Amino acid sequence: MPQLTLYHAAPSRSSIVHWMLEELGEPYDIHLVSFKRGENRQPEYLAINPMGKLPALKHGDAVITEAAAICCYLADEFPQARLNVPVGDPRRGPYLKWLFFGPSCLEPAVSERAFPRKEPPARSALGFGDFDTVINVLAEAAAASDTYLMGRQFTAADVVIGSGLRWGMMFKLIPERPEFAAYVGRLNERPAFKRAAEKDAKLRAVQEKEG
Ligand SMILES: N[C@@H](CCC(=O)N[C@@H](CS)C(=O)NCC(=O)O)C(=O)O
Repeated sequence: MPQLTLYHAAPSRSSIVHWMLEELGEPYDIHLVSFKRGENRQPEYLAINPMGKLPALKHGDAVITEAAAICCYLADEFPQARLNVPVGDPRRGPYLKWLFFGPSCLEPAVSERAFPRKEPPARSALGFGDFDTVINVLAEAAAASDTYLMGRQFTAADVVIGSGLRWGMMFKLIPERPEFAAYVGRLNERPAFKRAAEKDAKLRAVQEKEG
């Protein structure tokens, strides 16, 4: 079985993949990368991810970057964990929609809120449209969700969208609507999320001590 290695800094977007790995239940290693020491900008790491960003995942000889792509890859690569919606299932389309909605709509909308532009471009020019529409679409999905985005089945899409909502509410960039609080509350109760969060708290302490 090829080895899974997560290039990680705690806390960062690689925590999304850390949670996904805990959900997967396959053995994995963590390779800590220090932002403070600029390790993400060193040639050794740039050979893995030329963007100099975390997360990155190695699976045998394969290297995957971009948090949502990694979650999608893991869910498809280990279907026995039932974290994907397989090709041929009519729910695959909505599942992929939510996986892509994370990095293409939710994240840019929240970034725009955190770092507003002096002159906002036309809604039609932005892939995500506008912040309020993104939030309303998500609130509707969260309210309609029968436990998770894909119904009773928890999937990689919940890891991606749930992580974005949790982070956005934590930093007061996303309104704490009851639909979001209830949905993220359910995700926070998952044992795999709790394990990842506990491990991250310890890794954070290690990284802060080491610099
Ligand atoms: N589009 C990337 C973004 C990754 C990203 O921005 N990671 C941040 C940490 S949260 C990072 O590595 N920052 C270090 C830097 O840019 O120097 C993804 O979704 O994986």
